[in-house]
Amino acid sequence: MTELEKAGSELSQAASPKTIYLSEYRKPVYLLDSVELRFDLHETRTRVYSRLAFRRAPDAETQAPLKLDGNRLELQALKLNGETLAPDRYVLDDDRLVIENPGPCFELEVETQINPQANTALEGLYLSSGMFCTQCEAEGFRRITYFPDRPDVMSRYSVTVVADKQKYPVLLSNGNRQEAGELDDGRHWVKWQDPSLKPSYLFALVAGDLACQKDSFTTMNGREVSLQLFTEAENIHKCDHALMSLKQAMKWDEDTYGREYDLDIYMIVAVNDFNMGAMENKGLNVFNASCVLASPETATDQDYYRIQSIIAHEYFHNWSGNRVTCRDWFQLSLKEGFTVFRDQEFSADLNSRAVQRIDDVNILRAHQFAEDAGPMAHPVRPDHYIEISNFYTVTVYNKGAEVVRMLCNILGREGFHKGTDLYFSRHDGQAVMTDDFVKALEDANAIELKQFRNWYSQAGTPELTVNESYDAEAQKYSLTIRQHCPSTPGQNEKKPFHIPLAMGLIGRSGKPLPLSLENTNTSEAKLEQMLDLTMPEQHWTFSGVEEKPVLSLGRGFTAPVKLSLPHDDEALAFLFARDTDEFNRWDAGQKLAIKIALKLMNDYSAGKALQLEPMFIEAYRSNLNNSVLDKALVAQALSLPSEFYLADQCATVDVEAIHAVREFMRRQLAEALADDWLRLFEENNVPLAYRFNAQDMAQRSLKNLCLSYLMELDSLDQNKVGYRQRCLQQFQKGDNMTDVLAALSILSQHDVAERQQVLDDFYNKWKHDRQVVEKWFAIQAASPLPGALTRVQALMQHPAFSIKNPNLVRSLIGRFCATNPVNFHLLDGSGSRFLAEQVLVLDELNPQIAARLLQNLSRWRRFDQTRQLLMREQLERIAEHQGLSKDVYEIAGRSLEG
Ligand code: 0A1
Ligand code: ZN
Repeated sequence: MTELEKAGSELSQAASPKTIYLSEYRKPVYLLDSVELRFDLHETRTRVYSRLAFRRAPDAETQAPLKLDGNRLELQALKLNGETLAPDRYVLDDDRLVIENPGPCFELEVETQINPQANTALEGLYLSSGMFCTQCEAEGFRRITYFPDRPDVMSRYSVTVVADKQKYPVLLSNGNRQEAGELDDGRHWVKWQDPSLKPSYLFALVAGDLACQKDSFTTMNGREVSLQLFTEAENIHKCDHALMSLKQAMKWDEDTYGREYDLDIYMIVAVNDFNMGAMENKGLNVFNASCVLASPETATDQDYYRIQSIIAHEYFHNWSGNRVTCRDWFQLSLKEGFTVFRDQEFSADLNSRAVQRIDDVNILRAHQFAEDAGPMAHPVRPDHYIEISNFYTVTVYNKGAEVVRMLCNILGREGFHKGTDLYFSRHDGQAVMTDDFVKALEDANAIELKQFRNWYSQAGTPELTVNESYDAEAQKYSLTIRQHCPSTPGQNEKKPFHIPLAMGLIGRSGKPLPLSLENTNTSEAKLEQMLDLTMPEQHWTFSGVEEKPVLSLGRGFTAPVKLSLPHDDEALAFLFARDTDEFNRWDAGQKLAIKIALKLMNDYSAGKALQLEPMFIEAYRSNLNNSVLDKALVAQALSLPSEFYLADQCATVDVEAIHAVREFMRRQLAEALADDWLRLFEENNVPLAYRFNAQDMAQRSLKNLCLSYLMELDSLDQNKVGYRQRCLQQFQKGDNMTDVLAALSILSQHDVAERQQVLDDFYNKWKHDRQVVEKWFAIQAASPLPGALTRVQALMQHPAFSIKNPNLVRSLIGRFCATNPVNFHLLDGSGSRFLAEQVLVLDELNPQIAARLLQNLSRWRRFDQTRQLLMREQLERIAEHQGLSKDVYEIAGRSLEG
């Protein structure tokens, strides 16, 4: 068989989706010296002309065929070194173009036609609200032209965009604008040249009728960079916050990592239809409009916060991702884990470090721990996939960030930055692996991190059991920690992890005790110690401990593990009141709440009357009245663990018990502390012009938390304190979206007479604003009141809803399935049936969004028998469906396996 026949037979076997393995990685055979593209834009018939200068890699086999990726393309012309290629010189298939023996150095010209209007998957080139835009990560470029669409093929691009001048006055691509001109037929063109080496996934093109807000930034070396944010004209007043955030991020990366921006222009475009949050295309970021546009009247504190962090995230990718990129998609966490760590630290530096840490840990515990414990569990560096889009996960992103954080903790800030400096200089312009990252940190610090690498290759959340003993006579305190990692699909045996754990000991008076570890040669006693757990079981002894201490372990959440501590309720309450580590103080409150909730859940299942222990109420009272603590931390301390995190603590998830017990606890706290909630609400309910800063945000979050507890008392409001009135007033009079939405959301969760009226008023006031309408859908989808599915189905018929828009699907359908467990998991099976129907509809339109939605069924094994059956039935129904996308096929398959 010739190489070409072999390739052809490989192609024809591609019936059921193929699994890609890390172990099968091969270096590219042909490298690309330059890429020249010309786009003749047309809504349904866009022509793409590409001229590619290829060179065979020095060590490659001489007879190797050239394999190009391509998907949904109409090939119009194909030339090799200027000559049209005869049909027997190539094989064309649904997803590949293979050219036999093209030679060591050659030029390929490819002309394709594509239909952006029909592209509802939003990968490649598509139309969004009348503008052209692209999304090429991970494998979207192959929907534009035939190309070696893999991140380790980097090249220099020059791009000419041609389009109707009236409809598309703005024409953008990566890099610097070179020339522009007009054609006779009403069209115009702009030529862009990107001087940097980049892989195809960082390519971008935008064309539309867009307004632009400009700003500028002077870099550490005095270079002026033009900053440009493009959006529809009606939103141009919503750009200030994003531009401010961008300048903050540029400065922070210079100060913290010594990284300077490299082009003279940095562009951001807001688009309405986008599968994810944003995309770091070189010099031309594309953003989901909801992640970039903000004004006080239309965006909440959370939106402002998220925008600041996403703007920074995409900016930071310019170094961690673009200049140093991934060798293959198994290495995705190389750029994502590191960049999330960078954006988390940026947000911590600009706002409150403790609040940031608590937020990050909440996400990890509620979502990543659950992923690690389910059928989709995978290592931070996965070793196989069917569809890479399914691996943009909390494991790759958030656990990946925790892994980088551990490295930073092990090496110390200074050592870590020596390591990242070496990493950036050694690998600038290269496509590398997570292992190269660790190697650079090792080399810069003359340290060995062999065992640490298990964090990249092993899935699952390690569980730590902690035992302690105190010898009063000898004044010795001993700790024993055992680690165990539950098996995950395809990984039964786990090697021990290297786990850094920050700890301290606290005396009864609340005083931190000096730590003097036996068998170490450091003489000076400190108040905090980093323990390195590397063995399955390990012991530490501290001497000179004058009283029986209370252990504070895992301070700042130094490792993504589950800690089982020897603490009783009293010790947890003590830490909740006195731990000097702000994170652990909060965490003790969460652990206490969980212990109490689990007991109450047992009582609930046994039909016993529920009673909330007075000590828990008192613990809350003292936090409520703590005027020293930052208000944001008080608000965090007084928020009960989410239903998700509670579910993660149960052997079998009992949806009703979790919801009922959490509601019961909230109600009890509301009643017992009613005066305190009211006082604190009034104290913080001060009219201030909206400003986005940590202090004002803290005040608003505490005030709105108080309001939500107070509304629990609405039906008991015999003294006419007017809880509901306060809520209605805030809804009507609030001058910022944070307060208005908080009030609306509280009202929508209660069966009060005004409920529908406020929802209607809100819609009528904001129907012209997409971002606000998304919130309106989301609030209704999440309301735990009975009948939610019927309401969601009715809202799907609302003129403002469209199944083709990912934000709306996420707000309405996604919100309902993911955050409304009591309604979604009704015993009549209506929730999962509805989900399955929507997945099948969406799969025809947008497989990425369909697959994400389907993930809500993947943890079916965690539920009771009846619900297991209901969920599995729907998974099977989907799995049996003909013509599934790879995305949905993989999630359904994995969920049912094992
Ligand atoms: N790299 C982006 C995430 C992203 C991934 C895929 C996308 O399209 C399917 C879009 C964006 C980031 O980390 O921000
Ligand atoms: Zn990213």
